[in-house]
Amino acid sequence: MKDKLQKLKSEALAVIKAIKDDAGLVDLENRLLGRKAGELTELMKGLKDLSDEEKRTVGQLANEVKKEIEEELAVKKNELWEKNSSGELEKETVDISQPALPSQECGHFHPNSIVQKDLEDFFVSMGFKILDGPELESDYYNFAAVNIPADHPARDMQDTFYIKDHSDWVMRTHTSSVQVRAMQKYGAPLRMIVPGKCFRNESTDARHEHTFYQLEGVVVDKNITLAHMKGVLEAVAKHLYGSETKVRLRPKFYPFVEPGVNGEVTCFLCGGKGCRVCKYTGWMEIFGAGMIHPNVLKEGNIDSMKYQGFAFGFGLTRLVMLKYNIDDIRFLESGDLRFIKQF
Ligand code: FA5
Repeated sequence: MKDKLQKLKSEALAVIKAIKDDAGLVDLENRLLGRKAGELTELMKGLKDLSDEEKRTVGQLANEVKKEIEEELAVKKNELWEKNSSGELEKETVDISQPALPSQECGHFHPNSIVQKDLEDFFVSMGFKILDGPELESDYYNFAAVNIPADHPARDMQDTFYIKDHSDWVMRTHTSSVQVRAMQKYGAPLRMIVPGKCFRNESTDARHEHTFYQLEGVVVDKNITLAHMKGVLEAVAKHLYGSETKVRLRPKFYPFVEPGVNGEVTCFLCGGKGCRVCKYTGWMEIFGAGMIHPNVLKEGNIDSMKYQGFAFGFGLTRLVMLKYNIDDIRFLESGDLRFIKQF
């Protein structure tokens, strides 16, 4: 038995030395010292058949062999760990002489969003709340509630996308669709704006898109006059385009206001001389506005004998064109990255 132990030891030590990887080491450890069928474990089971004297000497030898094998296994384990970890470090080496990697492209706000956020801040500073409304809208809120009954010729002013087989639903043609929704929900007094997308079935040109943004505003309170309206609209124009900006109000019919006006500012492109963008007038129309019609207040459950108000609707996309000197509105929704990356 002593010879078998010596043989096992010398073979084991030789194999341990030759091992190259962790997996081989674990296998060998199990093969030699495994509790169930390890070679040394099996040999040691034979101790029980020996005399007491032999048990003592052979048992001692067996323990020494086991200890030596365990020590060699530990040395090898350490050796392999050092080899592996230095390999990892080598792989991680940084070559500081390499040129920098190209930086990741980072997204940014669309010019529409930049102007919208700027105006939201401006209106919030004047005590307005910011509201939202559905783009797919009922005929009632888009037209009837704002004093445009069915078959009224005023509907022709806004070429409308109707929904197939659902003629009482439309893609909203203006953000005025949120006026009565807001009145019904919040009552008077009320100061709110609604920035959002609108849709019109019209042939596009340098100033007209089928999908564009408006920014609606409503103020309802006691003793509100046209002077308040003019003050707010001029403040917006000057905030956007500087204190020298001129605003021109001219009478215009909108069924939901009385009186109604359209508002123009000096054309950015020609400075007022006349060009293709301003249709050679020198002015660019950027909003419609007026004193809210009593019928609209009534739809919003507001007593028009106690409260008055004004409403306005900016063409937000046109404000963007003016701010950034964009001479064709169609660039804005084109998805052309060469254009968008300039902002
Ligand atoms: C309206 O839409 C009214 N709802 C505005 C309003 C609100 C009037 C409250 C009174 C009280 P209008 O159709 O004029 O009005 O459009 C308002 C602005 O939206 C225009 O001045 C213009 O700047 C912009 N706009 C209208 N149609 C288009 C279009 N197809 N493309 C880009 N901008 C447009």
